[in-house]
Amino acid sequence: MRKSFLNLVKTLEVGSRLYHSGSNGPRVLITGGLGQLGTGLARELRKLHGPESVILSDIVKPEAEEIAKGPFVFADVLDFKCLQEIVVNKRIDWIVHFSALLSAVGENNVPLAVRVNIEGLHNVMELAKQYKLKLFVPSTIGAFGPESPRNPTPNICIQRPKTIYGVSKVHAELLGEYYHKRFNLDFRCLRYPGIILYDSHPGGGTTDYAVQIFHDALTTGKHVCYLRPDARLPMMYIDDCLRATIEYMMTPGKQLTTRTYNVHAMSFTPEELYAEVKKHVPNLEIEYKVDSRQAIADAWPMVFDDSSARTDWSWKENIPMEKLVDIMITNLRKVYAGDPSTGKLDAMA
Ligand code: VAH
Repeated sequence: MRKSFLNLVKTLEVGSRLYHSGSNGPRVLITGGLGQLGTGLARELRKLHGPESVILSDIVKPEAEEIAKGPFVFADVLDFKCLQEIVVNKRIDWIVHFSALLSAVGENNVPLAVRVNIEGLHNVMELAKQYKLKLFVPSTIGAFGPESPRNPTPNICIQRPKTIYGVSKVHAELLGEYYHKRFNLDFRCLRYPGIILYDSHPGGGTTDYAVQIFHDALTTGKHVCYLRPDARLPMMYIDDCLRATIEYMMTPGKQLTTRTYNVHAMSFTPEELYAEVKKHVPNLEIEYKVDSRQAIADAWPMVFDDSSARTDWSWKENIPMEKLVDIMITNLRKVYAGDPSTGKLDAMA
Protein backbone atom coordinates (compact mmCIF):
# COMPACT_ATOMS: atom_id res chain seq x y z
CA MET A 1 0.00 0.00 0.00
CA ARG A 2 2.67 2.55 1.14
CA LYS A 3 4.98 2.05 -1.96
CA SER A 4 2.21 2.53 -4.57
CA PHE A 5 0.88 5.58 -2.70
CA LEU A 6 4.36 7.18 -2.83
CA ASN A 7 4.58 6.46 -6.54
CA LEU A 8 1.13 7.97 -6.93
CA VAL A 9 2.21 11.12 -5.07
CA LYS A 10 5.29 11.40 -7.24
CA THR A 11 3.22 11.41 -10.35
CA LEU A 12 0.22 13.27 -9.02
CA GLU A 13 -0.71 16.56 -10.63
CA VAL A 14 0.72 19.16 -8.22
CA GLY A 15 -0.58 22.60 -9.20
CA SER A 16 -0.15 22.18 -12.98
CA ARG A 17 2.87 19.88 -12.96
CA LEU A 18 2.86 16.21 -13.80
CA TYR A 19 6.24 14.51 -13.66
CA HIS A 20 7.80 11.15 -13.53
CA SER A 21 9.71 10.22 -10.42
CA GLY A 22 12.80 12.11 -9.41
CA SER A 23 12.89 14.99 -11.90
CA ASN A 24 12.19 18.49 -10.54
CA GLY A 25 10.32 19.44 -13.66
CA PRO A 26 8.63 18.03 -16.76
CA ARG A 27 10.94 16.31 -19.28
CA VAL A 28 10.16 18.10 -22.54
CA LEU A 29 10.81 17.04 -26.14
CA ILE A 30 10.77 19.97 -28.62
CA THR A 31 10.31 18.95 -32.27
CA GLY A 32 11.55 21.31 -35.00
CA GLY A 33 13.69 22.69 -32.19
CA LEU A 34 16.20 24.56 -34.38
CA GLY A 35 13.55 26.72 -36.03
CA GLN A 36 12.65 30.25 -34.87
CA LEU A 37 11.22 29.37 -31.44
CA GLY A 38 12.78 26.08 -30.21
CA THR A 39 16.11 27.26 -28.84
CA GLY A 40 14.45 30.15 -26.98
CA LEU A 41 11.85 27.89 -25.36
CA ALA A 42 14.53 25.35 -24.45
CA ARG A 43 16.55 28.11 -22.79
CA GLU A 44 13.60 29.30 -20.68
CA LEU A 45 12.47 25.80 -19.64
CA ARG A 46 16.06 24.82 -18.77
CA LYS A 47 16.30 27.91 -16.53
CA LEU A 48 13.22 26.56 -14.69
CA HIS A 49 13.90 22.83 -14.59
CA GLY A 50 17.57 22.29 -15.41
CA PRO A 51 19.51 21.74 -18.67
CA GLU A 52 18.70 17.99 -18.84
CA SER A 53 14.92 18.60 -18.64
CA VAL A 54 14.63 19.66 -22.31
CA ILE A 55 15.48 17.44 -25.28
CA LEU A 56 15.86 19.68 -28.34
CA SER A 57 15.32 17.81 -31.60
CA ASP A 58 15.36 18.45 -35.34
CA ILE A 59 16.45 16.95 -38.66
CA VAL A 60 19.12 19.60 -39.26
CA LYS A 61 22.56 19.73 -37.60
CA PRO A 62 22.74 21.99 -34.53
CA GLU A 63 25.42 24.64 -33.99
CA ALA A 64 28.13 23.43 -31.59
CA GLU A 65 27.13 25.88 -28.89
CA GLU A 66 23.53 24.58 -29.02
CA ILE A 67 24.74 21.10 -28.04
CA ALA A 68 26.69 22.58 -25.13
CA LYS A 69 23.51 24.01 -23.63
CA GLY A 70 21.72 20.69 -23.20
CA PRO A 71 20.54 17.44 -24.83
CA PHE A 72 19.88 17.35 -28.60
CA VAL A 73 18.68 14.38 -30.66
CA PHE A 74 17.80 13.76 -34.31
CA ALA A 75 14.03 13.40 -34.64
CA ASP A 76 12.02 13.17 -37.86
CA VAL A 77 8.34 13.79 -37.06
CA LEU A 78 7.43 11.61 -40.07
CA ASP A 79 9.07 8.62 -38.33
CA PHE A 80 6.74 7.38 -35.58
CA LYS A 81 9.19 4.75 -34.26
CA CYS A 82 12.00 7.31 -34.00
CA LEU A 83 9.78 9.59 -31.90
CA GLN A 84 8.50 6.67 -29.80
CA GLU A 85 12.04 5.61 -28.90
CA ILE A 86 12.87 9.13 -27.72
CA VAL A 87 9.69 9.41 -25.64
CA VAL A 88 10.46 6.06 -23.95
CA ASN A 89 14.24 6.31 -23.58
CA LYS A 90 14.19 9.96 -22.42
CA ARG A 91 11.09 9.46 -20.21
CA ILE A 92 9.34 12.42 -21.87
CA ASP A 93 6.39 14.10 -20.10
CA TRP A 94 5.63 16.90 -22.59
CA ILE A 95 5.98 17.31 -26.36
CA VAL A 96 6.21 20.83 -27.79
CA HIS A 97 5.58 20.32 -31.49
CA PHE A 98 7.25 23.19 -33.36
CA SER A 99 7.85 21.24 -36.60
CA ALA A 100 5.92 22.90 -39.44
CA LEU A 101 6.37 24.59 -42.81
CA LEU A 102 5.20 28.19 -42.42
CA SER A 103 2.78 30.07 -44.68
CA ALA A 104 5.01 31.27 -47.55
CA VAL A 105 7.30 28.21 -47.84
CA GLY A 106 4.27 25.92 -47.46
CA GLU A 107 2.65 27.49 -50.53
CA ASN A 108 5.83 26.74 -52.50
CA ASN A 109 5.86 23.06 -51.48
CA VAL A 110 2.37 21.85 -50.70
CA PRO A 111 3.16 18.09 -50.70
CA LEU A 112 5.92 18.58 -48.10
CA ALA A 113 3.68 20.90 -46.04
CA VAL A 114 0.96 18.23 -46.02
CA ARG A 115 3.43 15.56 -44.90
CA VAL A 116 5.21 17.58 -42.21
CA ASN A 117 2.29 19.71 -40.95
CA ILE A 118 -0.40 16.98 -41.06
CA GLU A 119 1.24 13.51 -41.02
CA GLY A 120 3.86 14.76 -38.55
CA LEU A 121 1.08 16.10 -36.34
CA HIS A 122 -0.76 12.75 -36.44
CA ASN A 123 2.39 11.01 -35.16
CA VAL A 124 2.88 13.30 -32.16
CA MET A 125 -0.86 13.30 -31.39
CA GLU A 126 -1.01 9.48 -31.36
CA LEU A 127 2.21 9.27 -29.33
CA ALA A 128 0.96 11.81 -26.77
CA LYS A 129 -2.26 9.83 -26.41
CA GLN A 130 -0.46 6.49 -25.99
CA TYR A 131 2.03 7.80 -23.40
CA LYS A 132 -0.37 10.27 -21.71
CA LEU A 133 1.89 13.24 -22.48
CA LYS A 134 1.02 16.92 -22.36
CA LEU A 135 1.12 18.14 -25.98
CA PHE A 136 1.61 21.74 -27.14
CA VAL A 137 0.99 22.58 -30.80
CA PRO A 138 1.29 26.22 -31.94
CA SER A 139 -1.37 27.59 -34.25
CA THR A 140 -1.40 30.99 -35.85
CA ILE A 141 -3.20 34.07 -37.13
CA GLY A 142 -2.88 32.10 -40.37
CA ALA A 143 -5.62 29.72 -39.16
CA PHE A 144 -8.17 32.35 -40.14
CA GLY A 145 -9.37 33.34 -43.61
CA PRO A 146 -11.15 36.16 -45.50
CA GLU A 147 -14.55 35.28 -43.97
CA SER A 148 -13.23 35.65 -40.41
CA PRO A 149 -13.79 39.01 -38.66
CA ARG A 150 -10.39 40.75 -38.94
CA ASN A 151 -10.52 43.49 -36.31
CA PRO A 152 -10.78 42.03 -33.80
CA THR A 153 -10.73 38.31 -34.58
CA PRO A 154 -12.54 36.40 -31.81
CA ASN A 155 -11.27 33.11 -30.35
CA ILE A 156 -14.20 31.20 -31.83
CA CYS A 157 -15.39 32.23 -35.33
CA ILE A 158 -15.50 30.96 -38.92
CA GLN A 159 -12.09 29.61 -40.02
CA ARG A 160 -11.65 28.96 -43.77
CA PRO A 161 -7.93 29.69 -44.34
CA LYS A 162 -6.61 29.86 -47.91
CA THR A 163 -3.08 28.49 -47.33
CA ILE A 164 -2.02 24.87 -46.77
CA TYR A 165 -0.31 26.14 -43.59
CA GLY A 166 -3.61 27.57 -42.33
CA VAL A 167 -5.56 24.46 -43.31
CA SER A 168 -3.05 22.24 -41.49
CA LYS A 169 -3.25 24.41 -38.36
CA VAL A 170 -7.07 24.39 -38.24
CA HIS A 171 -6.77 20.61 -38.60
CA ALA A 172 -4.33 20.55 -35.68
CA GLU A 173 -6.65 22.66 -33.50
CA LEU A 174 -9.71 20.51 -34.21
CA LEU A 175 -7.90 17.16 -33.95
CA GLY A 176 -6.31 18.24 -30.65
CA GLU A 177 -9.66 19.36 -29.22
CA TYR A 178 -11.15 16.04 -30.38
CA TYR A 179 -8.35 13.96 -28.74
CA HIS A 180 -8.79 16.03 -25.57
CA LYS A 181 -12.57 15.37 -25.46
CA ARG A 182 -12.40 11.72 -26.61
CA PHE A 183 -9.18 10.47 -24.97
CA ASN A 184 -8.60 13.13 -22.29
CA LEU A 185 -5.33 14.07 -24.03
CA ASP A 186 -3.80 17.14 -22.34
CA PHE A 187 -3.65 18.99 -25.66
CA ARG A 188 -2.91 22.71 -25.62
CA CYS A 189 -2.69 25.20 -28.51
CA LEU A 190 -1.93 28.90 -28.80
CA ARG A 191 -2.56 30.94 -31.94
CA TYR A 192 0.62 33.02 -32.25
CA PRO A 193 0.87 36.36 -34.03
CA GLY A 194 4.02 37.05 -36.07
CA ILE A 195 6.92 36.48 -33.68
CA ILE A 196 9.85 38.91 -33.74
CA LEU A 197 13.30 38.03 -32.39
CA TYR A 198 16.92 38.94 -33.12
CA ASP A 199 18.87 35.71 -32.52
CA SER A 200 17.47 33.63 -35.36
CA HIS A 201 16.35 34.39 -38.88
CA PRO A 202 12.65 34.21 -39.81
CA GLY A 203 11.43 30.86 -41.17
CA GLY A 204 9.65 31.48 -44.47
CA GLY A 205 6.48 33.13 -43.28
CA THR A 206 4.37 36.13 -44.30
CA THR A 207 5.32 38.17 -41.21
CA ASP A 208 9.07 37.76 -41.86
CA TYR A 209 9.42 41.37 -43.10
CA ALA A 210 8.97 42.53 -39.50
CA VAL A 211 12.28 40.79 -38.60
CA GLN A 212 14.12 41.41 -41.89
CA ILE A 213 13.64 45.20 -41.68
CA PHE A 214 15.92 45.30 -38.59
CA HIS A 215 18.71 43.37 -40.33
CA ASP A 216 18.41 45.65 -43.38
CA ALA A 217 18.43 48.75 -41.18
CA LEU A 218 21.78 47.70 -39.68
CA THR A 219 23.36 46.37 -42.88
CA THR A 220 22.23 47.73 -46.26
CA GLY A 221 20.21 50.66 -44.87
CA LYS A 222 17.37 49.79 -47.26
CA HIS A 223 14.40 47.47 -46.68
CA VAL A 224 12.35 46.16 -49.63
CA CYS A 225 8.93 45.28 -48.22
CA TYR A 226 6.79 42.65 -49.95
CA LEU A 227 3.62 43.89 -48.19
CA ARG A 228 1.66 47.12 -48.76
CA PRO A 229 2.43 50.00 -46.35
CA ASP A 230 -0.99 49.60 -44.67
CA ALA A 231 -0.96 45.78 -44.25
CA ARG A 232 -1.89 45.58 -40.56
CA LEU A 233 -0.97 42.30 -38.79
CA PRO A 234 -0.74 41.14 -35.14
CA MET A 235 2.86 40.76 -33.87
CA MET A 236 4.62 39.79 -30.64
CA TYR A 237 8.14 39.92 -29.23
CA ILE A 238 9.70 36.48 -28.59
CA ASP A 239 9.93 36.89 -24.79
CA ASP A 240 6.16 37.42 -24.55
CA CYS A 241 5.62 34.42 -26.85
CA LEU A 242 7.81 32.09 -24.75
CA ARG A 243 6.30 33.33 -21.47
CA ALA A 244 2.76 32.86 -22.83
CA THR A 245 3.62 29.31 -23.89
CA ILE A 246 5.14 28.32 -20.52
CA GLU A 247 2.46 30.04 -18.41
CA TYR A 248 -0.23 28.32 -20.50
CA MET A 249 1.43 24.89 -20.21
CA MET A 250 1.73 25.31 -16.44
CA THR A 251 -1.94 26.34 -16.02
CA PRO A 252 -4.06 23.64 -14.29
CA GLY A 253 -6.29 21.98 -16.92
CA LYS A 254 -9.46 22.68 -14.98
CA GLN A 255 -8.91 26.42 -15.48
CA LEU A 256 -9.12 26.12 -19.27
CA THR A 257 -12.48 26.61 -21.04
CA THR A 258 -10.99 25.64 -24.41
CA ARG A 259 -7.72 24.13 -25.63
CA THR A 260 -7.05 26.74 -28.33
CA TYR A 261 -6.42 30.40 -27.46
CA ASN A 262 -5.57 33.57 -29.40
CA VAL A 263 -2.76 35.55 -27.78
CA HIS A 264 -2.23 39.22 -28.71
CA ALA A 265 0.45 41.79 -27.91
CA MET A 266 0.35 44.45 -30.65
CA SER A 267 -0.55 44.98 -34.31
CA PHE A 268 1.14 47.32 -36.76
CA THR A 269 1.61 48.06 -40.46
CA PRO A 270 4.91 48.16 -42.40
CA GLU A 271 4.75 51.97 -42.53
CA GLU A 272 4.20 52.20 -38.74
CA LEU A 273 7.13 49.84 -38.09
CA TYR A 274 9.31 51.71 -40.57
CA ALA A 275 8.56 55.01 -38.81
CA GLU A 276 9.51 53.53 -35.43
CA VAL A 277 12.76 51.91 -36.70
CA LYS A 278 13.67 55.16 -38.44
CA LYS A 279 13.79 56.84 -35.00
CA HIS A 280 16.82 54.58 -34.32
CA VAL A 281 18.24 54.48 -37.89
CA PRO A 282 17.32 57.85 -39.46
CA ASN A 283 18.83 56.99 -42.87
CA LEU A 284 16.79 53.81 -43.28
CA GLU A 285 15.01 53.70 -46.65
CA ILE A 286 12.04 51.53 -47.56
CA GLU A 287 10.71 50.41 -50.93
CA TYR A 288 7.41 48.59 -51.33
CA LYS A 289 7.52 45.68 -53.82
CA VAL A 290 4.32 43.83 -53.12
CA ASP A 291 4.26 40.08 -53.92
CA SER A 292 2.01 37.02 -53.42
CA ARG A 293 2.39 37.21 -49.64
CA GLN A 294 0.10 40.29 -49.68
CA ALA A 295 -2.80 38.03 -50.70
CA ILE A 296 -2.02 35.83 -47.68
CA ALA A 297 -1.89 38.84 -45.34
CA ASP A 298 -5.17 40.22 -46.77
CA ALA A 299 -6.98 37.15 -45.41
CA TRP A 300 -5.43 37.30 -41.98
CA PRO A 301 -6.56 39.02 -38.72
CA MET A 302 -5.46 42.61 -38.20
CA VAL A 303 -6.07 42.54 -34.45
CA PHE A 304 -6.56 39.47 -32.23
CA ASP A 305 -9.22 39.29 -29.53
CA ASP A 306 -7.47 37.32 -26.75
CA SER A 307 -9.95 38.04 -23.97
CA SER A 308 -10.40 34.29 -23.30
CA ALA A 309 -6.68 33.84 -22.57
CA ARG A 310 -6.70 36.91 -20.32
CA THR A 311 -9.75 35.62 -18.42
CA ASP A 312 -8.89 31.91 -18.16
CA TRP A 313 -5.14 32.05 -17.41
CA SER A 314 -4.38 35.75 -16.86
CA TRP A 315 -2.38 36.26 -20.05
CA LYS A 316 -0.98 39.76 -20.46
CA GLU A 317 1.76 41.00 -22.80
CA ASN A 318 4.73 42.93 -21.41
CA ILE A 319 6.40 44.34 -24.52
CA PRO A 320 4.75 47.06 -26.67
CA MET A 321 6.00 48.04 -30.14
CA GLU A 322 8.32 50.89 -29.14
CA LYS A 323 10.14 48.65 -26.63
CA LEU A 324 10.30 45.80 -29.16
CA VAL A 325 12.02 48.07 -31.71
CA ASP A 326 14.45 49.33 -29.08
CA ILE A 327 15.35 45.76 -27.97
CA MET A 328 15.80 44.57 -31.58
CA ILE A 329 18.02 47.46 -32.61
CA THR A 330 20.12 47.38 -29.41
CA ASN A 331 20.79 43.63 -29.61
CA LEU A 332 21.23 43.36 -33.37
CA ARG A 333 23.76 46.19 -33.22
CA LYS A 334 25.72 44.00 -30.77
CA VAL A 335 25.31 40.92 -32.98
CA TYR A 336 26.59 42.76 -36.04
CA ALA A 337 29.42 44.21 -33.96
CA GLY A 338 30.30 40.57 -33.19
CA ASP A 339 29.64 41.13 -29.49
CA PRO A 340 29.89 37.57 -27.99
CA SER A 341 27.31 38.40 -25.26
CA THR A 342 24.54 38.15 -27.84
CA GLY A 343 25.72 34.82 -29.22
CA LYS A 344 25.95 34.15 -32.96
CA LEU A 345 22.94 34.67 -35.18
CA ASP A 346 21.54 31.15 -35.74
CA ALA A 347 22.35 30.09 -39.29
CA MET A 348 19.55 30.99 -41.67
CA ALA A 349 16.61 28.78 -40.51
C1 VAH B 1 4.00 33.03 -40.89
N1 VAH B 1 5.38 33.71 -39.05
O1 VAH B 1 4.03 34.11 -41.30
C2 VAH B 1 4.42 32.78 -39.46
C3 VAH B 1 3.23 32.86 -38.54
C4 VAH B 1 1.77 34.30 -37.45
C5 VAH B 1 2.44 34.08 -38.65
O2 VAH B 1 2.42 31.81 -38.57
O3 VAH B 1 3.66 32.17 -41.56
